[in-house]
Order: sequence, then C-alpha cells, then structure tokens
Amino acid sequence: MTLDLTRSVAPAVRATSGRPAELSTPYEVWQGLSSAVVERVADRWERTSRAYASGRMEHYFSAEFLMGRALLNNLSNLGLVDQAKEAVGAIGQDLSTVLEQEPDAALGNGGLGRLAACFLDSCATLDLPVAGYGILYRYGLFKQLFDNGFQTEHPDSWMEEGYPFVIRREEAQRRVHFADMDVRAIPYDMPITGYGTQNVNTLRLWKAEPIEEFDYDAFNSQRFTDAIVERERAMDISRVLYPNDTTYEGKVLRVRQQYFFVSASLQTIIDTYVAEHGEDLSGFAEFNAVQLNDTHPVLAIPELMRLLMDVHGLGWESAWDVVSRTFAYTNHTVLSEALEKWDVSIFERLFPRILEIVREIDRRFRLDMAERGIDQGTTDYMAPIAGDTVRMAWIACYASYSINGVAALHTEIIKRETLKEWHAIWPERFNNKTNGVTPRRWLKQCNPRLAALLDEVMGSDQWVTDLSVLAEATDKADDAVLEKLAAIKRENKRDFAAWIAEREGIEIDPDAIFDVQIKRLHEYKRQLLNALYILDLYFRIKEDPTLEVPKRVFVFGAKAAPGYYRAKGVIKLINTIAALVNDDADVAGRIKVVFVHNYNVSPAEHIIPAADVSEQISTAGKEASGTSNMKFMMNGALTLGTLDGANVEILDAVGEDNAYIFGAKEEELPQLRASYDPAQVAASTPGLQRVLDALTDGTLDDNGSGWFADLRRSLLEASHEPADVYYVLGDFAAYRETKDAMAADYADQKAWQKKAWINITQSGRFSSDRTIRDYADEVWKLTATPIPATAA
Ligand code: B1N
Repeated sequence: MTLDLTRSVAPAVRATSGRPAELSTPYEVWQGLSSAVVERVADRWERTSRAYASGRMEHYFSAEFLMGRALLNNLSNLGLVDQAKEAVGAIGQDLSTVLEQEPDAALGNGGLGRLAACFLDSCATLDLPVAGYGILYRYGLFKQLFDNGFQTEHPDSWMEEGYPFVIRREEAQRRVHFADMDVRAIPYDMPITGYGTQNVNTLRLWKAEPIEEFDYDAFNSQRFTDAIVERERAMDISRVLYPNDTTYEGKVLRVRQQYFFVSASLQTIIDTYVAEHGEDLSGFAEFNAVQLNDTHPVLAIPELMRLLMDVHGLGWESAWDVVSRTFAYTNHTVLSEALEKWDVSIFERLFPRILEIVREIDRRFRLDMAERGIDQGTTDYMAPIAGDTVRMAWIACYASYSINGVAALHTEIIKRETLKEWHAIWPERFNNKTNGVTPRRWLKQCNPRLAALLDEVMGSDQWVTDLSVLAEATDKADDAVLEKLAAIKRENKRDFAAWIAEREGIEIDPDAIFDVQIKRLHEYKRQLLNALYILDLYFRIKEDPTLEVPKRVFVFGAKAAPGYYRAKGVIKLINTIAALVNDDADVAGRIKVVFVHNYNVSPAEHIIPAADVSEQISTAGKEASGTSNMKFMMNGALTLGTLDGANVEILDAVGEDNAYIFGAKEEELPQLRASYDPAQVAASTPGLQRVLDALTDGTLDDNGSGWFADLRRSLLEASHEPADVYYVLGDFAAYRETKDAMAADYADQKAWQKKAWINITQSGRFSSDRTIRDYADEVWKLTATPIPATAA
C-alpha cells in the first residue's frame, strides 16, 4: 500500500553519479532521489493508464504547462517527505538543499500555463481520467537577468543535464505531416501524482525529431552540413516556448508547433479508441472530450475532421457530428491582441488539406447562418475565414459544445461583448468556471508552518483535499490562534529576507509591511501605478523627512515579453526607483524596493507565504481572472485590488472589511473614459504632476533609452493611441488613499491578523479541486476512476 523509499535512494544516487552516494553532489542526489520516486510509482502509473483507457477520458490540450519543480510535490503527494529526509540525511545531505537543485520546468508564460499545471494536480487527486498534452520545449521561458536595471533574456536550457521526471516513449511515437516536411513526434510522459491517492495520471509532452535519424546520402556526398541543417529543421519545432503572454505573433513556427502537438495527440487518442472499441469512430465523443486551453490548440478541430474523414472513412456530416460533441473551449482573455488570427498563406504552405477543411467549415457555417436568418454583416464578422485570415477563436466557438470564461465577471464580459454574437445564437454553450489553484503546492508545500497550524486548529488534514472545510474555522480565531498566525508570518518573512539577501543582495526588515506584486509585466496589470505610488511616497518623505510612515518593502517579480518595449521600460523604471530610494539617507530604510529577477514558480513559493499585501490592481475588466490573488489569499495576505477578475469573488468570500478595494469599476469605465482628460487629472491631483515630471526631469535616469519619456507620454499624450488607455492616472488618487489606509491599519496587528485568518479560511472556493469538480460534472461528464489498491 504505502511506498517505501528508504532502500532505493542510495542505489539510485550511485547509479546517476557513478560514485558512492556519500560522495555525490546535491545535484546528483536530486537526480537519484527523483529517479527513485519515478521508479516507485511505475506500477501505479501503468495500472492507472490501463484503467482509464477503456472508459471515458478528458484530454487537456495546452501549448503551455508551467509545472515548476516536481520532486517535493511528488514526495508530498505520496507521503514520502519524512522518508526522503531520512534517506538523504543518511548519505550526509540535507533535503532542502537537494530540493533547491531542481530547475523549474517553465514550459509556460504565466497564469494560463500554471493553471494547466494546477488542474493536472487536482485531476490526479480527484482520481479523474484526465491526461494533459503539450510540447516538450527544449528551452522554457527565457531566464531574466538585469543589466544596469534593464531586462536581458537568456536561454533556459532546463533539461540539458537530464530530467528524471519525463520518460521517453519511443514505441508511442507518431508521424506528423506538413506539406514541406514530415517529422516524428516522440512522447515524453510525466507521471502526475495526486495527493493521498494511488492514481498516477499522465502529462504527455511531444518532442519533434527528424524522420530519418540522419541523411546518409547527403553525408556521403559531402553535404554534411546540409544533413545537419535538415535534422535541425525538425527539432526547431519543439525548440522554444514563445515568450508572449496575452498577445500573439503570427509566426509560422508557432502555428507549426500548434499543429504538431495536436495532430500527434489526436492520433494517439484515436488509436486508443480503435484498440478499445474498434474501427467505427462514430462513437468517439462518447469516450473522449478535449478541453482547448485558449485558442492555441484549436487546429485540433480541423485535424480531427481530417483524421475522421481521410484516415477513418467518415463522411463530413458524421465527422462534424463527432467533432462538435468532442471539443470544449476556454477563453482566457478579452484583450484583442491575444485573439489568434493566421494568414491563409501560412495554412496553404504548411497544411493545404487543413485549409481545405477550414474552408469547408467556413462554407457550411455561412449556409447555417443563412438558414438561421442571421444577417450578412454578422455572418461575415463571425465566419472562420475573413479575406486572408483564419480566426481561431471563431472556429473554436462554432465547433465547441462548451465555451467558458475563467471568472464570473470575465464570463459576463465575453457573453456581453467579446463573444456576444456567439452568445446570442448559442447561449446554452456558455458557462463560467472560476479558476482555482492547488492547495497542495500553494499552501501545504510552500507554507508548512501555516499548514501545521491549520492541521492543529482543524484537528485533521482534511483541508488539504477539501479546502472548503476551513470555513468552519473562520470563527475560531481566538487570541491564541491569531498570535500563532502572526508568529508564522514573521518566521516566513525572516526566511524570505534571508532568501532575498542571498539572491538579490538587498537587506530588508521583517518588521516592515511586505507589499507584493508578482505577475507578468503588462500595461493592463498596472505595475506603473504601483511605481508611481512609491515615487510619490518617496517625495512625501523628502519633503518632510520626519513624516511618520509605516515601514514598507515593495516586492516585484515580472518578466516582460522581449519585444514589448513599454513593459521593459516599466522594469527599468522600477529598478531605477529602487536605486534612488533604497539607500537614500532621508528615507532611512522606511522604503525598500526589491525587484526579484527571473520570477518563476519556485520564487513564487518563497515570496507568497511572506506577503502581507497582495497587489491585484489591473484596470477593471482587463484581467480575466488572475490566480496569484488566490495564492496570496490562502497564505493570509490581504488583497489591495480593483473589482476585476476573481478579485470580485474574493471580495464576496471575505467581505468588504477584509479586503482593500479601490478604483473605477468595469461598468463605470466607458462613461468615465468619455470625458477623461489625464493631463487635467495630473494637474489637479496633489503630488501627481511631481511624480510624472520625475520621469523626465533628471530625477530618474533611463540611460538614454528614452523609455521613461515614452512612459510619461503614454499617460499624458494622445498620439496613435488614446492617452492612458489603462486609466492609471484616473485611479491614482483612489489607489493612494486606499494603500495609505491599508498601511496604517497594519499597526493594529490583532485586527490585521484577524483579517488574514478570514482570508485563509474563506479561500476554499479558490481551490482548483472545486474548479475541476465543476468541469468534470458540468462539461466533461466524467466520473472518478480510482484504481484499486494493491499490496505494493
Ligand atoms: O490566463 C489566466 C488568467 O488568470 C489571467 O487573468 C489571464 O491573463 C491569463 C496567449 C495567454 N490569458 N491569456 C493568456 C497566454 C499565453 C499566450 O500565448 C495568451 N494568459 C491569460 C488563467 O486563466
């Protein structure tokens, strides 16, 4: 029943290092211990795959899985942490040092990719027959360094030295055909363990390789380099993750990646179906459903049509009948720059047969609309093909039986605006699935002190798999509990301060308020608003150095897409503000600004448990959901936020006394914007002009890049875009007032800890277990399939 690691660690370490375990490096111990864990779950994994194959399955298609580190997660899920500590101790090493050796699997950009990872954890924990499918990028999201405050990007070769958590399945490879080349798709399978269950689910990541290992003719005719180049062309497909979050680039390689992984995945799923149920594919949708994680895998729709018709002999009608009962589509953003559109010419070049199918979908769509009496303008707007472009979101909406947004407000916006034409015709397809995060990684593992307190207060660890039970403890916050909670936060802040000192070389005071904004750098997320506040606070202190202000540490973590210059300007600005304030004699340590470089999943695990304030300050209506807001809440940080995304539901759960909400609401913005004059707001808001002028008057040096002047212009001057699109100046006064009040409230620690406790105990709704149960019941129609326990 329970697994035993004790005897297998030392031999596994010896096998990886070729040395006695006692002489191996911490990195070798990580490799050995990780291999030992995979070895231990091998039988369960195989039994789970077999149990799922014959029943109904859900397949989660996503171009991104931001998995982070795997070892502690697996040890914790399998109940092996203590055994691992002991086994590692026995060879003279320390488990936490070993765990820190592991590179993050950063095969995603941000929230969308991390959501997919949390979902896999919940599916396994709930014994649900779900598999993930994606791409084994050789290079994950770029590594970020700062050079004089400027972001620089560096390759993330995360598995160059071997990665024990994926198994190459040579025998399960598939061929993917493009008009200009055929490639092999080799699956690398990652076991996904659940918490306290025997089931081990699978994440299948595809790697592209040439069909011919090597072109010997070219080699023999002295065209050695040509042969190498040809080989590399296939490998290019899975070489690198595109570093854009909520935007896309119409690059040929990106669409190749998308087709590559959906084609290989569908071929596998169909082959499994045929093996179980025979050659007649008309029953495919009874046993399979595919969730499309945004539009990135939408080529799966025409590809399944192709496979059903060209390979398995179905006619168009039966194939379309299967397809339209197979796919469900999740929309993750209302930003128009993220809605993928591809040039017809790219499809022509890469996969003419897919283009032919899309054209036929388009033709039949137009007939369908005509029959429904939809006018020509609307039909043209909604059609899969417009002139020279293929619109992936419209194909998704037309073919999917379910369309969902990722928070209540977001779903209302897509119904009312982004996808309103679709909602008008097919309202029954639309549903909301508010995001969630896994409490295993984001509470139990990253905040063991708080987890122990919850065990104690609750009298059991049931909360780990049913977070909603914490609500029973909302009223149990007596003085003893609140003091323990305060002590835990303090310890976490000490640990974090030590981590920051080592990583960034900055000393911070654990008694200060830790105010944190960690997320991708984007104008709509308004890191700039936060930066303007800090600058204003700095000037207030400079004006009156005796001013009494609560001590603060402002923590940032953010990567900017390499081509997004304005976002890079904000990074440079925050780093420049840090240099200005951190050592200023007048400031005297009352403000520290820390920009954590190379923000990723594992830094988040250090940062979130230490946070007091969770900055969730996007322009209302722009952040589809947000998920760090949920992680902070679970760890007792209070939200400083706008009524956007899932913040709305967090406020609902905790009540207005336990969150700090400010700013324009989504429904107010159109009217506010109509008469908005940012220059006038700047002139009439005390202190604001001074802050904006500091961007260009020599206070802050952008090293001749011109980026700070651009930021100032973007707020004040309308040119090719309206001024201050994201309403930064409009919300500034309200933000400052709320943030000042929040900082003042921190002094009453008892009241503050009480709010923190309410946030923690009311976070049940934001467990990804709840989200996944809802998908499974309402969209996927799946039932739990626990594998029977065996003796080993
Ligand atoms: O998806 C998250 C949400 O919590 C966030 O609010 C949302 O911004 C995020 C193209 C995206 N939306 N769209 C993307 C990522 C990569 C890419 O190439 C778009 N990411 C989100 C989870 O629902």
